[in-house]
Amino acid sequence: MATESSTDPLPRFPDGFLWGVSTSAHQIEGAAGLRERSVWDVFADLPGRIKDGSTAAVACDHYHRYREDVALLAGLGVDAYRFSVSWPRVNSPGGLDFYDRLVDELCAAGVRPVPTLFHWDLPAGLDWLERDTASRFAEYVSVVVRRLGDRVGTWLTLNEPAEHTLLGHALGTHAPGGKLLFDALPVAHHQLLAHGLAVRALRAAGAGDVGIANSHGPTWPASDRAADREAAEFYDVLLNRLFADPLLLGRYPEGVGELMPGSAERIEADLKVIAEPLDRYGVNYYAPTRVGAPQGAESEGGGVRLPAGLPFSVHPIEGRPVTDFGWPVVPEGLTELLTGLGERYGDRLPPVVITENGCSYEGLDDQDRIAYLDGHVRALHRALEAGVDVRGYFVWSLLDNFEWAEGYARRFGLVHVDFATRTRTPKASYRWFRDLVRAQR
Ligand code: IFM
Repeated sequence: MATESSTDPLPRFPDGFLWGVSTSAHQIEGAAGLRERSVWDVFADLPGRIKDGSTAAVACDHYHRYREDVALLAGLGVDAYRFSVSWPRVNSPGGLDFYDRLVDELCAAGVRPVPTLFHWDLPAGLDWLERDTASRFAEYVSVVVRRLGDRVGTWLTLNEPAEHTLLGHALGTHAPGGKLLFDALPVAHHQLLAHGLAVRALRAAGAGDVGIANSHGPTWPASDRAADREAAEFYDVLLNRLFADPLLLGRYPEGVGELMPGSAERIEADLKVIAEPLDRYGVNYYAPTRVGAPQGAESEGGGVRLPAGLPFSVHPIEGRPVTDFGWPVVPEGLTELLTGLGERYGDRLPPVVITENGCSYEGLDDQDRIAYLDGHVRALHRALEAGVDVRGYFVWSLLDNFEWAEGYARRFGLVHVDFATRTRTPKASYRWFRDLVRAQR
């Protein structure tokens, strides 16, 4: 369903504001035969796990077509490109050479490389339920920064540990497919510990600009009833605070720390590592969630589906256009989210960068996407006006790609990819974003 984009000129952002686009390795690279297997390869081979039965074995074939993709970035005129480094590829002979070539190509095109070091494609055989995975991650990060650190100034450690924990380990709809519900909490702790150890490894190698990309969204109670408000608050803890409080305040939200693996002393010591100071805080925003008391049955709303047996349920956000994914389009949720983060964390909140924002729609003349992005850029500016220190905005995504359990059925790209021929065709939204970036110079 279409939303209207405003005809008013877009507001001006501060000089030096970073405009960019994001992708991730597993979703675009392909060339699966040239790397180790990841948990996503294993998961995709299980019948019925990926809706269209596809895999990411070829995806956008970015591994072979990265020059064409960097040319698309240059044509877009963006300042920066957020991509991810595949740990299974780095583990394979010659794997790091690919990122070497990519970073060189980006630098030559005048586009700042912003790598994320973990975007869900854990090497098969490793498991975030194991504490040791955190140390293994830090070792891998040291290898990557030693190789790319002379050209890469900005690093992001993890992408959306909240979704990886919830979908991959608690509900089982993403790899590795764990259905552990609250027993998945160690996965959260070990990823946070991995983040902290990675920050130390990056600093030891001289990296000066380090952050994380956390997913956040306002949690709206389904009604004013106390039971709905309490359920929404708990959901907010799991989605928003579980991964931000330890990083920014050095503690877990009340009621959660006790559920983490190990003695209280060990968790306390880990929190010191987890709370290593950051230079920037990446926020991935898509939509708010409407949450109510448990219903004793499955619940579905806003593109989220939850099983029975959880202490909350999800509900549709009425009266809003929805994307092809069924996610409600709520630009003001971004302003609310950012001002809320500012209030909650005050001067503990590093400068914010929107590391992902975007939507899935079909078609080359994607006016719906333009309307979505236009609304969110304006909402972001309102957060700036309200005093939140926001330094950048990255669209998800440069290319249509492998959208995890949805396969190739959801198209988030500014550039259309024909998955039979891998031909790239810029959409109307590509030209719209290019013009926006130009107008901001
Ligand atoms: O495609 C994903 C991305 O990998 C992580 N953030 C949300 C996007 C859209 O679902």
